[in-house]
Amino acid sequence: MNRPTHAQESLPEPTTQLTEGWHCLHLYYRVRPNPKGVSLLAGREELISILDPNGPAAPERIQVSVVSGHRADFGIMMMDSDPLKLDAIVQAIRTCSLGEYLEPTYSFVSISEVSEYVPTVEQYAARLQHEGTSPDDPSYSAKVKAYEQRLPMMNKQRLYPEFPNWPVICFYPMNKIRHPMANWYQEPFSNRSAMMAEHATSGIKYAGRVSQLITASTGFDDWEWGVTLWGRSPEYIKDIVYTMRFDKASARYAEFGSFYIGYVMSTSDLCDHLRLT
Ligand code: 76R
Repeated sequence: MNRPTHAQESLPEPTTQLTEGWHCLHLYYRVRPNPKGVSLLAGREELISILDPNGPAAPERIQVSVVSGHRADFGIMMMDSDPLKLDAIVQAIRTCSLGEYLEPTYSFVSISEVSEYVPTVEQYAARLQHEGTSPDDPSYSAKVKAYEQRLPMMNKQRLYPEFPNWPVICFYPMNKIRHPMANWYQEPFSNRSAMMAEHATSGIKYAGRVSQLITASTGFDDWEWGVTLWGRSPEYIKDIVYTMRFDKASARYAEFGSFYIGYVMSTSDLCDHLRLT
């Protein structure tokens, strides 16, 4: 999370938009009993249209998933520059004819960001040297150049991400702890940065198998970050979360909330699965 330095000269226009990045909202619902067997077909069509990624009120990104376990029956994840566009979806769901059959069970409010631990080109070059690559080595300038070319695209994916079309989605909130004996926020930046570099190295090994989106939530929700992971298959989610438990940044400093594991599908398949008939 970048600690901002605010220029004194001019105040920006009041706005609900972010300077960079999008608002993010994770929603979880449980389907309520329908003991009288009221037909839900009309409500189902309303829900499909509310969540239509190509609909007139659609946010920039929206994805639904069936959630395993009793914590929720399904989840919705969405992102947009306008927080009220995201909230409008919440209100549309609540007031549609299916609304009374959908019990909200959890939500998580956050925003996208470029972490302060993403190395700048200069920091990346310094790290290469620190790891023993001499600036005279031809691989040094090739690596620095490649990073320089990759960085803008990587930052775009962090701020305005495409959601991977993979079948498995996992969400959980997390904090870095402030225990007197292990306080992340009292570690100097250099230590935190080194721990996050170790963390990133263990994450990169899952490239192509797991895609991650870290959204920031200090001031927006009860936890400091939301972790959204998409998996090419379910075991990669288990593997990466387990592997990271050994990274110092997680082993010593992380605490986690509830985990939501889900399976991505279209809203119409989701309605079939949830027996909204
Ligand atoms: O964004 C980047 O790829 C640069 C390196 C990187 C940063 C800065 C990175 C890489 N992460 C960063 C920041 Mn991460 N990440 C988590 C979790 O379960 C756990 O133990 C932790 C939950 C996972 C699974 C994960 C995966 N990361 C962060 C931050 C913000 C810290 C801050 O700003 O103060 C958190 C909370 C966090 C947590 N991380 C990666 C991954 C993976 C898979 C990568 C490699 C990504 C890639 O290069 O494709």
